Amino acid sequence: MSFDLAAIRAQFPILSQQVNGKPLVYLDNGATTQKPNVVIDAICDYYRHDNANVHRGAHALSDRATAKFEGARESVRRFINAGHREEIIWTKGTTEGINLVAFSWGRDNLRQGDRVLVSTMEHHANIVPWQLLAGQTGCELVPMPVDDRGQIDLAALDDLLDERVKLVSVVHVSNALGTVNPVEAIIEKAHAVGAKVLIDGAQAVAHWPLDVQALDCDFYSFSAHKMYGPTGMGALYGKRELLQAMPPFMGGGEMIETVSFAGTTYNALPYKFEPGTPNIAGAIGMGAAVEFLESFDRKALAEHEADVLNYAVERAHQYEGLRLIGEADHRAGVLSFLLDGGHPADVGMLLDQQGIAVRTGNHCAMPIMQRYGITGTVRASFALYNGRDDVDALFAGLDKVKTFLL
Ligand code: 7TS
Repeated sequence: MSFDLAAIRAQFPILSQQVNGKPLVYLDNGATTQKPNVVIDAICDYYRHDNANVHRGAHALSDRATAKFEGARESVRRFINAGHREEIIWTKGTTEGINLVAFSWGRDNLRQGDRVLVSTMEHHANIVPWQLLAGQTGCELVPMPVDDRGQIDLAALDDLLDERVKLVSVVHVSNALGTVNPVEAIIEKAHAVGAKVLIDGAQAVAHWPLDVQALDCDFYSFSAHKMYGPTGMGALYGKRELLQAMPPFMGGGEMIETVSFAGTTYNALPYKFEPGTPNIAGAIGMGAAVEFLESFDRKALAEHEADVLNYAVERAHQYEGLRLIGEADHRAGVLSFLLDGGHPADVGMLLDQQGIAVRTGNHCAMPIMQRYGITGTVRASFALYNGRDDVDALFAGLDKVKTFLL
């Protein structure tokens, strides 16, 4: 293994603690990842030394804050290989990015009779905004079916794709199942009928390098906190010509060029979509998270993560009384399961007593739970600091859980 796990873990101060008298085994990375010292320090340094409002240009601190804030935008641009810095809109996370597209692009472009396709495995963040929009515009939200293994049925997608479909909005990696969707194929198919494509990348960006130009998606929304950055921060990528044509999503300071009671003209990209004082420390923290990820050989990192997940899947297959939910050929980061005779909430609580943090419930993805006829699962989700030892700890924990369930 080319991966020095002890050295990596040492960069995450939160991991070296005891929970309920046991060493913490943190397997809730799908909800949020922990933060390395470089990210924590970048945020603290900003507040200690540079704090000022950005883009005001009136004094040295404001200039420094602006340089760091815009430097972070450039880091995020490089991280996803966007062609232009104006294509990176700061948001407070994946959810806001999707809402921005729905209520700016969607309200402007969708009419009665138009269709938005999503998959059945979407997070609520990629369902509810479209339902709200459907209520306002008369467009229709149509779910793409998912097969028993937890994969989008591409033949069914072909049947659904016609000129009524104006947008396909699909998750890159499912937070509930771990499925990695074939977004390249989906984008190509959608474009062939003239539809735009939005990718929910919340669970994908931490795992392997992303190239939005090669992917040719129209929008890509993601959160800092799922890639070792701070909460309440994220970015939306959009193709420049689309963003230019879109109306503002929210009004306020900074997003304008001139304001008078006769009318207002708007600022250039990306500021048109960034009214008000932004989350400056959050952007700087997100930039630091990008640099943290870039400090690794990303291929080796992806191999390490795949090794840990494959090991977990192997152990799960051999584990009596465990049923995996989601058995896609291509998956990342997530092991979702049920244990015979154990309600997920009870299993989660009994694991927590042993210092093992997992998430239980519907994972904000109720439609895919309904698809499987269940109400929730136990979900262990992995990050770069997890190893096979954490998987062993999980299964040793489950052995103990079973003794309580008898
Ligand atoms: N999309 C996916 C696929 C997600 O997993 C999440 C958060 C979101 C969107 C929303 O991201 P946010 O940063 O705007 O909140 N998923 C989870 C989860 O699985 N457990 O807690 C949050």
